[in-house]
Amino acid sequence: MNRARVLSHLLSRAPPGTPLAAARTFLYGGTRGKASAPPPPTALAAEPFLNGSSSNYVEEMYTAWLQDPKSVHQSWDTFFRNASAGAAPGTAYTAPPSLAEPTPHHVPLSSIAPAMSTSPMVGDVQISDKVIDDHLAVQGIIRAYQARGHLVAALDPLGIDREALKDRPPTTLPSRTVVRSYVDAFGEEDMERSFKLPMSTYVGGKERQLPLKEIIQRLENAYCRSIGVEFMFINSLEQCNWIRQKFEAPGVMTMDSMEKRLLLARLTRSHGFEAFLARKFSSEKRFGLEGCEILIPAMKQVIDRSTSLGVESFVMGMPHRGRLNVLANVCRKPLEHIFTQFAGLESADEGSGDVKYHLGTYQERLNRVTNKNIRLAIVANPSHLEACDPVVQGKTRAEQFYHGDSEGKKVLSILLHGDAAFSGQGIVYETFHLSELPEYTTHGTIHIVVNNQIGFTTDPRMSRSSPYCTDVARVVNAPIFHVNADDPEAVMHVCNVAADWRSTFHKDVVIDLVCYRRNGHNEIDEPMFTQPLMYTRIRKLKPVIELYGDKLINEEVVTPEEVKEVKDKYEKILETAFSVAKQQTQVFNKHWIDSPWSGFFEGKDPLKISPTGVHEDTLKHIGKKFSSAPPNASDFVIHRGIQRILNSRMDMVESRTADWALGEAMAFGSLLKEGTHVRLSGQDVERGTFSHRHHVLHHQKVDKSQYNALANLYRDQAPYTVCNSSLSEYAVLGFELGFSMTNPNALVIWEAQFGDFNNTAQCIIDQFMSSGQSKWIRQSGLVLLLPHGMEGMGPEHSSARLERFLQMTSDDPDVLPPFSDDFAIRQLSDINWIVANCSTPASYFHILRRQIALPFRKPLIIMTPKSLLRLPEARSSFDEMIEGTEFQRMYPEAGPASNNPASVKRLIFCSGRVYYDLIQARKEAGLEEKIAIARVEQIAPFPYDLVMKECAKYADAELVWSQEEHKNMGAWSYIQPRISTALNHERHISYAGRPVSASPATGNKKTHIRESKQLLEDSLAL
Ligand SMILES: Cc1ncc(C[n+]2csc(CCOP(=O)(O)OP(=O)(O)O)c2C)c(N)n1
Ligand SMILES: [Mg+2]
Repeated sequence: MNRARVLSHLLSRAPPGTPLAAARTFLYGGTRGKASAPPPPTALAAEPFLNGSSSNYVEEMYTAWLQDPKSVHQSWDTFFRNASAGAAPGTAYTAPPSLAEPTPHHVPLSSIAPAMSTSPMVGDVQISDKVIDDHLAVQGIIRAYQARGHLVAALDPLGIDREALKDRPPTTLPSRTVVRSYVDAFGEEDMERSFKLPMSTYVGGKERQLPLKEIIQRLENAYCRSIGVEFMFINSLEQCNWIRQKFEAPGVMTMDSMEKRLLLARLTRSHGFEAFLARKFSSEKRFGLEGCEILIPAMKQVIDRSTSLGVESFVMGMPHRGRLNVLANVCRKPLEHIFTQFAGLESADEGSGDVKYHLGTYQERLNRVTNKNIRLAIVANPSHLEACDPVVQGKTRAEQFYHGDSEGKKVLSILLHGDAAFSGQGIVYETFHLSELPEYTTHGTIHIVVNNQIGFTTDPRMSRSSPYCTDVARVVNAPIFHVNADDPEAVMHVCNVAADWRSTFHKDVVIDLVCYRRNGHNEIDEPMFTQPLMYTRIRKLKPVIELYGDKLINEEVVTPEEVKEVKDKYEKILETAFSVAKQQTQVFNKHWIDSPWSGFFEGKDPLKISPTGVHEDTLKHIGKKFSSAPPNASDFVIHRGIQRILNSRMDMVESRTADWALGEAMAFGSLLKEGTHVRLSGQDVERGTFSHRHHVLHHQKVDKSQYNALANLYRDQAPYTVCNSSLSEYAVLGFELGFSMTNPNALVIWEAQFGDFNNTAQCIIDQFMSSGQSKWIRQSGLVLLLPHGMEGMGPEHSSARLERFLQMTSDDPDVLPPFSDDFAIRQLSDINWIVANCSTPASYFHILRRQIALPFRKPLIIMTPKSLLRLPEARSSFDEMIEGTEFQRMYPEAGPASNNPASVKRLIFCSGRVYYDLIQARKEAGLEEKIAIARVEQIAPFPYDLVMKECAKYADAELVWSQEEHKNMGAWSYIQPRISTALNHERHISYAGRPVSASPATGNKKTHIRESKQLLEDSLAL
């Protein structure tokens, strides 16, 4: 394809002053342009579309044609073909049979210019350059409205935001902001001229042509009134056309009087609820919805419409603003439960509780509009704005997964946002990037932004650099519907379109409710301190309930009496609930659980752990399958290196031993056999960061041909999900937490690439994992695998920050729990999470299985190894995993020292990898009789009973805690007071390890080696 030739053909024909002419000057210099003779007038007339304002369009066409000749109309195809074949100027054009596929809007060009000769006629209209140019300009105008109409739409109830609106001409001419230079083609005198409508618009309805005035008017109505649609960046033509139709087709926004009355009733409730709370609890923070009361009818409309399209369950996440109103009027949580939260009552059940505007809920109810039963959950969330986004997505995904809803037809997530948080919080972006990933998609989320044009005291111009607070959604090609929240009917329309979009395309969509905040950030805040002009204006605004009530009264849809009646009726409901709430003497945290696990706890002994050992046949079966090529091995080309790994795995199985990867596979496989879904998610987890896992084998010759042995162990096994995630910690960990909330009978695991990366997910760890059960009595058995260990890899890849997890555990270092037969499980039941540093595959195997064997769920944080993955000494025999075996919270000394404890001079406690260095050094120093070494596998809750027993055994030994982490890191500060408590402060334990440091590890290999040597010497120096 000779682009240069065709362009030169086009360029040589471009009149001065056009973009093409500018391109000509750029490409060939000014003299060439000047020197070339002007084309003969007849030739110009034959290719009139190369003139003036159409040149941009021609360039666009040409570029599209280069990419795909079929993407342009046949006439352009012919022209570009001829031009590129060297046709003389004026001869490349051939009149097309028609300019478009016949559609209801189609007017064949032949009806305007049957033969496109030098003086074509349509009826009595002569087809001139101008006619063609004007049509192209109209087409440009239409496209400009679709792409840029939102810039002048009347979106802001306050009218303070839109500089662009000032550009609106006092005539019927369109705004220059929207149509830019296309407007130059026309004056007022052109308004009555009729133009053919192109395929790319639906404003004509059944009309194929319309007067310019009417075209502009309809486009203004579609794109520049209360709704601003941003969608032209979407790469799918089908999706763009779908949206055009939804907003352009005449009559799309029409509502019948029943719908209007319902809308008014819902607005009445939304408004009435806030007004009631303001009256009854005037000095209480509630983050009221005043200024965006339309949110309630909007959510209900989304829910009604989606329910009618088949959705049965809604999982929602939202911030503080309007949360109580949503609980009351969308979820229909009993009002008395909400009101009692204001009373400052003691809680009657477990949990430390949370403020009322963070609590979650779960309701099942009848959707009256569709007469279908639906489930509604609002996920509890911390103050941290947007943190619940990925949690909602994970919970939604899990619901879809366990309901077999593979296309997301039955379960829908709705996320609400504030304008400042939506643009400011990076987690929003991270969450959007999960939206289309195969193992993370929820098949489209409906986002609703309460865009009150302020964040606490900060104006948008100070809080974001993007034009809209919603621009982040463009990255996933989500359409964005901005709408003036004071136009309730427009809001209902975008809600319907959003629900339809999600149901049709299963992609995210954003509704931007442009509104205002009538009060301060909360009810006891003074907004005039910082936004005096905005609030002067707000004070003059009528609430939307009044605006809409008046509108419907004027339209005679309702009478003033009816409006009052609806209001009074709701008022009465509120008063009744208020009196019920007043009688209450306590609150129940359990009323606010967002993910009830019905049936899980019933009939269970709350202090009984099921066995975690497994029959040897099971271990062998899993081991063999895991070590084998796919059943169709002859067709499936495996990498030679992988084959070697499989062979060595098989050797281990034959010799009844397991390394780390095999131990893990046996834990997963045995759970899968028992019907427990296992999901392992994180960056590069399929192979494993350290190339030890290889759960997904890749055909070396066929793209996307894969084999997953653990998913193919048994015919009736549970599903196994292993998925490489996006390069995010915050969103992915949040997602997995949400996933783990849905079904307690699933082992959900997130693995960090290196342990230290968990700190970019800190909010999920602090706000949800460590404190979630206490705040929201919500349990989660989520497992974190955090590669950890000082192996000379520098400051960033050595520490998973074990100390932080230990610092956040909820057990008291000064209190020795009472001993009993069920000491260990009581400890587990009482603590907020479990922290372990396993040193053997068997230990890892049992602790993973124990997550499911427990009669409750606790998060489990495991420091996982790196070099131990391949260390021959760090293998376990099947004897440690078979029936009758269980998780060892501590491995006591089992070597020569244990046979003669009286002669032992030192008892070292340690945890994790350093154990292997210590036993090697002890051996080399010939101290195996003198020094005992015990390994703490479960650090928290602390195995007091076992530690005490070991200390008692070596009654005269000096006690040392040895760790490879620096002194202000690792487990030392957790261990020290607990050992002291265990020994009634009668024996002392000293520290052997690296000194304190600001950095987690040295970046210098030599220093690392020196430090490691020193810590071993210190540990063993008698
Ligand atoms: C991550 C995070 N940072 C800061 C805050 C403190 N904060 C609470 S509300 C708020 C303003 C939120 O503005 P916006 O998102 O527009 O919601 P609005 O309150 O206007 O509804 C801020 C900064 C927070 N809750 N979370
Ligand atoms: Mg705001």
